Amino acid sequence: MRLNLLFLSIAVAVGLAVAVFGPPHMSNPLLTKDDNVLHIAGIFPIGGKGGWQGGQACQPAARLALEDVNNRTDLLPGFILKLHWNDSECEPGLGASVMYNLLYNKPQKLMLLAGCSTVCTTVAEAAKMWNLVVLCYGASSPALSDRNRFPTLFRTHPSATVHNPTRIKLMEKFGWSRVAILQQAEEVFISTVEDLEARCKEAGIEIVTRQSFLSDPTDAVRNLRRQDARVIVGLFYVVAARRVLCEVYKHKLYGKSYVWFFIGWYEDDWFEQNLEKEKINCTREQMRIAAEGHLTTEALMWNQNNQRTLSGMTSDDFRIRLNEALKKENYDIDNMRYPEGYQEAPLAYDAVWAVALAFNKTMEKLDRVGKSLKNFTYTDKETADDIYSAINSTQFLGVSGHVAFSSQGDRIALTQIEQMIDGKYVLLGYYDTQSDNLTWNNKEKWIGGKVPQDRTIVRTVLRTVSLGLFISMGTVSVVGILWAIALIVFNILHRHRKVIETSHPVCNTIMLVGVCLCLGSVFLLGLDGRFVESESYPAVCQARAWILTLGFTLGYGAMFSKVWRVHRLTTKSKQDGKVKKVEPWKLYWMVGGFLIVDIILMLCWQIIDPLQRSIEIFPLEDPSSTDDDIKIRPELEHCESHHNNVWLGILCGYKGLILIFGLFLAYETRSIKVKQINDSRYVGMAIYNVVVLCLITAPVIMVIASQQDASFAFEALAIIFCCFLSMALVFVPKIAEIIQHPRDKVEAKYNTDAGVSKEDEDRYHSLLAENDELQKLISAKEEKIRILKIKLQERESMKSSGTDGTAPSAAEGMNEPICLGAGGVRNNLIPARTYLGNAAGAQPEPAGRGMGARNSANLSSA
Ligand code: ABU
Repeated sequence: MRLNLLFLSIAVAVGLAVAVFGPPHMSNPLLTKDDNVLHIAGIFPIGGKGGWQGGQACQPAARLALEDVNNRTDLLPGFILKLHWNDSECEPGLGASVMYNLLYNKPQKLMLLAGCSTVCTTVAEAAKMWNLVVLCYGASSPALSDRNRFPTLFRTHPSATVHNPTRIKLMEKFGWSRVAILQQAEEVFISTVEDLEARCKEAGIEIVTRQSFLSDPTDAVRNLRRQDARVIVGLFYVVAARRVLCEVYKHKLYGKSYVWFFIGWYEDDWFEQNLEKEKINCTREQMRIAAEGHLTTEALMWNQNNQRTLSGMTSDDFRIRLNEALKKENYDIDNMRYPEGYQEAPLAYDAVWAVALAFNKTMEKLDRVGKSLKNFTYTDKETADDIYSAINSTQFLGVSGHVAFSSQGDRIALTQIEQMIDGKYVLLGYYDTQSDNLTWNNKEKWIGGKVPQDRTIVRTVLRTVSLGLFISMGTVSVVGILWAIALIVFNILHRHRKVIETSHPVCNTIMLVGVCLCLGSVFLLGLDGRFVESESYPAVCQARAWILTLGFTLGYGAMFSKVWRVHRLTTKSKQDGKVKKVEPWKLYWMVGGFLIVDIILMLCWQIIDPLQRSIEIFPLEDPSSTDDDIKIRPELEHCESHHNNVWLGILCGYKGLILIFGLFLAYETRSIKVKQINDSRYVGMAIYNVVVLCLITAPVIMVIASQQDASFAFEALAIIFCCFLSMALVFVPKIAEIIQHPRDKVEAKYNTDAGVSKEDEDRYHSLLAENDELQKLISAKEEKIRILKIKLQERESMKSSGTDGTAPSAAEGMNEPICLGAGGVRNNLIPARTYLGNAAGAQPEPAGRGMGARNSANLSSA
C-alpha cells in the first residue's frame, strides 16, 4: 500500500515534471561555456529525521573523490568532473523532486549518484526514462537487485542480503534454531527479511515470529516477549533502532537470555545519540545496558588491507583526509562523534572513482567513433549503453575494498561481525559468503558467561505421589490385608460356631476378599510415573479400575445382601405371619449378580474405550534452585478414556444406586434382629459408613484430582477407613463372643444384636429345671392314673362278675378328661423345647425371652 502510494506519487511527480519542463528528449542539453566539464548529479540524504542520513559523511567523501579524480591527469584527460547535488532527506518524494530539478536544469547530467534505499528505488526506477545510469553509494535494499525494474542501476553499497548468510552462519555456530525478526516497514527491510526467511527455512531455522512497525515499535517489542523470542534479528534505520532499544530496555528483552542482531552500519555510538532530540524515553545508561552484548553484521566498507588503492591512498589515509574534511564541517571527530554515513563514506568515494573510470573508458570508445560524452543527451541510448557497459566492467581497488559489480549491479563484499562488549564494538570475525569461510577471533563475551539459549528450556517434571505418603498408606493397607486374611482364617475355623454360622460365614469371607482387593487397590492408586514407565501406565489404570470395582462389589455386595435378606425376611414374615428360613444361595446369587453386572460394564468399558494415560499440563513454574534459564512444566498422569465421563457416569450411577438402596435397607432394618442373620445391625452400620464415605470421597476426589498427594491420601484413607471399620463392625463382636464363651452351648441362644444375655441364660436354666420337675410331676400323675385305671378295671371285673355289661363304658368316660389334661401339658412343653432349641422367628423383642415366659406360665399352670 505504502509502496503503491509511493509509485503513484512518483508517477504524478514525473507527470508534473514532464508538463512543466516538457519530455526529457525535448530538453536542450547543449553546453556552452564549460565544454571541458562532465556534469554528474548527486542526491544526498543529510537533514532528514528518519531513514539513513548518510549524506552527512558521504557528500564530503564524494567531494574528496572529485578533487582526487580531477587532479589526475591520466583520468578524463582534458575534462573535469563536476557534481551537482541536493539533499533528499532520505524521503523518496523529495528525492524525486531533487532528481527532476537536477535533470531538467542545465547543465546536462551524465550520471546520477544517490544514497538511501528509498530514494534510490525511486530515482533508479525513473532514471531509465532519461537513459541515465544511477550509481547508489548508500542503498542496501535487496529489491534494487531486480534488473527488470532497475535496468540502469549500479551500487557500491552491498545488498543487505549479504548479511543474511552471515546471520545464518552465526546462528548455526551458536546452535540457535529458533529466531524472531523485528523490522521497520520499509521495502529495504521487507525484502531483506524475505531473503532471510528463505535462507532460514533452508537451514532448518524456525522463525518464531516476524514483527513489523512503522514508527512506534512498542507493541512489536511486547509481542516478541510474549512469543518468548530470545534470538532476534532487528532490521531498521538508526532512528527506529534507538526507539527499539529503549523498548527493549523497558520490556527487559536484554541481558543474558537475549541476543539481538542489529545492522552494522550504524555509527558506533548510535544508541547514545540524539536521545533528547528524538524524544527517546530512556537514559543513556539504560540504552547502554540494553545494547550490551548485541551482535552486528555489516558488509566491509573499508579496505581491510592497508594497501595503496587506485587513488594512491590507503584506507587509513582516506580516513585521515575524511576526518579533516568533516572537522571543517564542525563534526566533533576528535571525540569520536561521527556523522551519519561515516561507515559508507568509502563507498561514496569509490562511487565517484567508478564514475570517472567508466567515463574514461566510454570517452575512449566514443573517441574512436568520433563522438564525445559532452554530446550526451537523455535520448542518446547508444552513449547510455556505452556508459552502462563501461561501469559494468569497471573493477578497481578502492578505499572500500575491491570494487566490482555483479550482473545485478550489486557490490560483492565480505561481511564483518562485531559485538558490543562493555559499550564498545569488538570485531569478532569475518565471513566470506562466496567461499563460505568464517574467520573467527574468539573474542565474543556473553553476559552470564554462557551462550544464550534460543528459547526457554522447559523441563518436564512429572508430579508423583510423595514417597512418604505412599509408604505410609501402603503399610496401613498391608496391615489391613493381613488382618483381613487372619479374619478369613478365623471365619473358616469357627464356621460351625453358632455366632459365625448364623452370620453367614461365606458372606463374611466374600466381604473380606473384597476388603483385601480394595486395600490392594491403594497400592495401584499410588503407582505412578515414579514406579512405572508411561507405556505400562495404561495397564496400571485398568488394574486399578478392575480391582477397586470388584473389591467394592465383593465387600459391599456381601454386606448389602445381608441387610437385603433381613429386610425381605421381616417384610415377608409380617405378610405371611410365618417365620422364614434364610437360604444362603440367595445371598451368594445377589453378590454374584452384582459381580456379573460389574464384569459386563468393565469389559464394555475396557474393550470399547480403554483407559489410557493422559497428561495434565500445569502452567510453567520457575525452578527453585538453579540459575539456568529454564522453566519447569509440571505434568500429572491421569487414567482417562475418550468418553471417560460417560463410563464413569454409568459405573458411578449403578454403584450409587446400590449404595443408596443399601442405605435405605440399613435404615429400614436398623432395629430388627433376626436369628437367621445375627449381625445385620453391625452390617447396617458398616453400610452407613461405606455409603457416607463414598458419597463424600467421589466428588472431593474429582475436585482435587490435580493435587496428586491430596487426592491419593483422600482416596486411600477413604478405602482404608471403610475396610477397617467394616471388618471391625462385623468381626469384633464375634471374636469377643468366641473369646468370652469358648463353648458352643451357650451360643445356642446367642444373638450379637441382643446385647448381654446373662438374664436370659438364668431364665433358661430355671425353665429347664422347672421343665424337669414338671416332667417328673407328669410321670407321677401318669403313674397314679395308671394305678387308678388298674384299680378301676379290677373293680369293673369284680362288678361284672356280679352285675350287667354297661360298666366298661363308664370307665372310658372317666378316662377322657384325665388324658386331655395330660395331652395339654405335653402340647405346651413341646413348643417350649422347640423354641429354646432353635431360637427361630423374627421378633421385635428377644424371642427367647417372650416365648420362654409364656411357656413358663403354661408349664406352671400345667
Ligand atoms: N548503509 C546504509 C544503507 C542505507 C539504505 O539502504 O537505505
